[in-house]
Amino acid sequence: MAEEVKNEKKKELPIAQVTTCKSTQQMLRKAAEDGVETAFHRAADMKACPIGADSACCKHCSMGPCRLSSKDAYGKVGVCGATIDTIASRNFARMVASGAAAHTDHGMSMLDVFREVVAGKIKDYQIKDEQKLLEVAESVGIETAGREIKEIAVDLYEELERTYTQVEGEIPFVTRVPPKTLEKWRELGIVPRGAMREIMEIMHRTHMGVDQDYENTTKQCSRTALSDGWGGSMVATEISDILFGTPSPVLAGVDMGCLDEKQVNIIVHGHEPNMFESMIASVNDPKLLKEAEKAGAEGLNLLGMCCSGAEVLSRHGVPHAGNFMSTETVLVTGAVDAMAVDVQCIKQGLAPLAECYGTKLFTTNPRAHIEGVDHIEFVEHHPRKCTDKVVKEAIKRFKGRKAKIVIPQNKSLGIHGFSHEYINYMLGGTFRASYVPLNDNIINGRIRGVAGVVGCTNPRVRQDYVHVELVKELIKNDVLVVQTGCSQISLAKAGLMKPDSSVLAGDGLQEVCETVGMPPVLGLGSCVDNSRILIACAEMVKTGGLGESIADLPVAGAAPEWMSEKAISIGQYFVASGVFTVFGVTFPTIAETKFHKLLFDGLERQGLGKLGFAKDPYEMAALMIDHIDKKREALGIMGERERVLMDMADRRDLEVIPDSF
Ligand code: SF4
Ligand code: MSK
Repeated sequence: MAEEVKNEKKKELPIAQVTTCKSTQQMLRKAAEDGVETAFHRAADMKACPIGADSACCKHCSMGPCRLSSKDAYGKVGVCGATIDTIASRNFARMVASGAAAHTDHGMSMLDVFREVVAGKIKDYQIKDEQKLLEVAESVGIETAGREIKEIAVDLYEELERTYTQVEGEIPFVTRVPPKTLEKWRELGIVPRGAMREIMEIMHRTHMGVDQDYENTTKQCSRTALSDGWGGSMVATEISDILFGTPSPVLAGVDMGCLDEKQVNIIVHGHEPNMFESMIASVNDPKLLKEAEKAGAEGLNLLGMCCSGAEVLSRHGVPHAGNFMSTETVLVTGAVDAMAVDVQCIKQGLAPLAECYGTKLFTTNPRAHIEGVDHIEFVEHHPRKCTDKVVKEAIKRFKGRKAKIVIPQNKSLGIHGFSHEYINYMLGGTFRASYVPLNDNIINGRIRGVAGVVGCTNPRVRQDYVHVELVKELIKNDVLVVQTGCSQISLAKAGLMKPDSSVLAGDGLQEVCETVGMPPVLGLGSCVDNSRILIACAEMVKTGGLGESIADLPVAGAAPEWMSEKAISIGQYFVASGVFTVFGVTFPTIAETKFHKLLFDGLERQGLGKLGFAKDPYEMAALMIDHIDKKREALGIMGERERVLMDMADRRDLEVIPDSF
């Protein structure tokens, strides 16, 4: 055990209170025995700064940093005179900019690969889903009839490049936005031009002494966030589908029990699917398999973690070892021979743990090195150079394993891979694929509404608990749940991705799930795949009967255990698209301020969605269900069933929902 990673002064961690994940609990007990620390320990040791948590401080110039008091929000201003609303909205804007930049840069990398594949300069990847290529091209107005695939692909590249580089006009995917929603955006001046322009403008506006009107800053937050959701993220999803295949339901295992002591275990952790796809090819290479056998292994066992893991879980059924708060504890198993990371949500704390357990940790993306960690650059023009090398290093580590291996025996099999195309097909059948059955079941009340439950896990709240309890409460109340990212993994571990989990749903939703043969919780993939939820919302509006804009739909969203700036960008693009979106953990505003009231109320009055906040999963579910019922009422589809305002105790006691609304 490396001496430097020992933490003698660490307080004992109340393990059952920090995570409900059995595997993570077991590994935290082992971590205590081994004397190593994780983000759970660091969170317990580090009190979050209350002024920062309220977003009441500014360090945008050297006259400060200025700290405003959260108790007396309007009693104080910064040295330049900036009010709490200016400071908090500027801080929020920079979170949106950073989150949107992460997603759009990811999307741009995908587009780079697509361009090089189409030009024949990258040979290791091909256009795998031509049907999807045609659909995406048609959706942005490209002529496809009688044309060669390559010609269409060139046009599509050029069209989608505008998502990033365009300086005037509207991004290409506005063609998918319901007309009434788009009309509202135009009226408010929030239609994105190009992501680079919007992110640049937000950074300019939030410089000292520029935009000092929180309402004006918030408009640019919406515009930038929309360039992520309907721009960069949507490009990332669509191009990944074109290159690697559109997901359809696949049975796959999730949790640390997917590790296998007898095999060489390789984990890919990050966000971009390019390296992961090449790793799939590497672990299936007969030469490398032979090398593994020679080293005494029964095979090469590839697993994912976090979002790229959720993406290949959905697309190919590659097993998934756990979500964000398990990326360190999985190393404590001692069973991980190599972990290759790319971008986003990679904790620096992985480095000392990998050293301690002898796991080979590699960074692979030029944007994301970690001090002291070996870097094997991944270059899409010859991807196997990187991924073969990682596999060989993993085999070496397998051969020389020294760490004691303990693998938690928890593994949950479930169905993943519900793209919006598949939802269409699943509900409508091959010859009449459509959203009509979904809308009909919402109108007749079997399905009360749809909720997107997404986002990270966070050591400031009990891992997985809020995700799982919230989703159980929603399905019990006949709300169909769609999921992405680390949240999807929380529910998969809890067994909610199995079709028989429909027994936990209310009678109406259960009936629909049993008829169609689907679980009440549908996993759609990674964080950028939240764009699939936007498209599903647009399809619901287009199909008819549920209003004219996304803001009319009986839908809601939640990021119950969020931690990253990307979650803020996602939240803001859902709100700007018309969706009520609830955050848990904490929210970076002070409740009495004008800026807070704008986000949590004013935006809805403008015809968009709004934000909500609740830490408790039952309270969060109540907020979402009440909102769904409010929309049902406005649509005139509450039926015989009156809107029931229940308190928490009622909700907990509620076991059966009548099947006719
Ligand atoms: Fe303080 Fe204003 Fe400078 Fe911010 S911009 S640090 S509020 S003086
Ligand atoms: S990986 S952004 S912790 S969902 Fe997308 Fe998970 Fe959140 Fe990272």
